[in-house]
Amino acid sequence: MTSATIERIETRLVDLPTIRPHKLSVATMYGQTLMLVKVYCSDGVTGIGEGTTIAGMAYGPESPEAMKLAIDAYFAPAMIGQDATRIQALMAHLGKLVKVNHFAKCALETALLDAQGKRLGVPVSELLGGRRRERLPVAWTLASGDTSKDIAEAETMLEVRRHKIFKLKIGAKDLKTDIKHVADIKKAVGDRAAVRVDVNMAWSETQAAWAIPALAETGCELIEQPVASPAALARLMRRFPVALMADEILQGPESAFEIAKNEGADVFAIKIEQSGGLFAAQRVATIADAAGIELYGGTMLEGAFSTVASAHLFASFANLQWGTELFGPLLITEEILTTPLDYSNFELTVPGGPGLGIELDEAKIKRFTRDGLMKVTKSSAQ
Ligand code: MUC
Ligand code: MG
Repeated sequence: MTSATIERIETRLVDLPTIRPHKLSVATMYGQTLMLVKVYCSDGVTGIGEGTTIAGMAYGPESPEAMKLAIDAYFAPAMIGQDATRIQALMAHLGKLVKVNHFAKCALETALLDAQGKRLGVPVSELLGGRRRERLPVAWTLASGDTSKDIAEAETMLEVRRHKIFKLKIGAKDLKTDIKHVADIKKAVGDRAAVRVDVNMAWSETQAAWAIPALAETGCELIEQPVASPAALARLMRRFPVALMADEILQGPESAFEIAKNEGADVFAIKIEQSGGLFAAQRVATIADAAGIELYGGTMLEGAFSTVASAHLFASFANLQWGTELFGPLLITEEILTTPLDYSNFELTVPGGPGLGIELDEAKIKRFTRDGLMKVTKSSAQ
C-alpha cells in the first residue's frame, strides 16, 4: 500500500457570475461562489474538492465563507501529517472533531478521493466500487421567473440536444399562477420533454394538498420537497399517487433511514454535500434501495469539481431511476476547467482519467478569487 501524508491545505473562494438570474422560492441567485480546497500530499500528489451552496445562507446552514473558515481553523490543522490514503478512517476521525458541517466535509473528502485516484491511477468511481454507466442523463432547471423566457430556454435546450428533462422552480408565487406556469410549459414541450417541479419547501400541507392534483393534471411527473416537514410529506404520500421527492429533509444516512421508515418519499434527491460526503451519500443510496425508494442525482448548483465528484458516485449507483440534474457548471458564465466537460445528447460523460479526471484552469480563476489564498501548513497548524 502506498503511503502519503497531508502536507498543506489551501482554500479559496471563487465568485462566478451565472448566465441569468436563477429564481428559487428561497432566493434569486445572480452568481455562484465555489469554495475550493486543495490538499497537497507528501508524495507530490494533490487533490481538489469543492464546497458550494445556493444563495449564501438562504438554502441551508453552511455558507461558502463558513466552509472555508471551518477548514482553515478546524479541519486543516487536524489533517496535516495524517495518512492521506486512509480516507474513510480520516473522515471518521474528523467527524469526531467537528459536528455536522456536511458541505465542508464533502469538499475535503472529494479532495482526498481525487488525490487517491491520481495516486493509484484510477477514476474516483473505481474507488467507490466501480462505475455501472459511462454517461448520465442531465435535467435542466427553468428558473428565469418568466414563463415565455422559460419556454424559449427549453426550446433551445431541446434543439441543441442538451436537456429533455426540465425542473421548474415554483413556490414563490401564488398557487394558481404557479400551476398555470407549469401547465403552459408542459403544453409547449408536450411529449418531447419531461416536466418536474421543485417547491423548495414553500407550501403548507393544505396548499400542497390543493396543488398536487392540479400539478398532476398538467402532466408534471415529479414534485420535489413541496413542504418543509417530513411528517407532512409522509401524509401527502398517502393521499396522492404522483411521485414525491425528498430533498432538503434528506441530510445524510440517519435522515434517510427515518424517511424510509415512515414511508416518507417515493424518490430521494441524493446530494453529496447535503449527505456529508460521497461515502455518506453512498449509504443514503443503500438505504433507499433497501426501502424501495427511487433515486435522483441532485445538485447544489455546484461547479465542476463537486459536479464531477457527484457524477463518479452516481455512475456507481445500482439504481438511478430519475437520472440527474448535474448541470451546475452550465449555469456559470466561466469555464474553470482546462478541458470542458462533455454535455451532449442529453447526457454528461463521466470523466475517465485518474481521480476526478479534470484539471482546474488556475489562470482563469485567479481574477475571480476573493482575498487570495489561505494556506495551512505544518508550521501554521502547530
Ligand atoms: C434544489 O433545491 O434542488 C438543484 C437544481 C436547481 O435549480 O436548484 C437546485 C437546488
Ligand atoms: Mg430541491
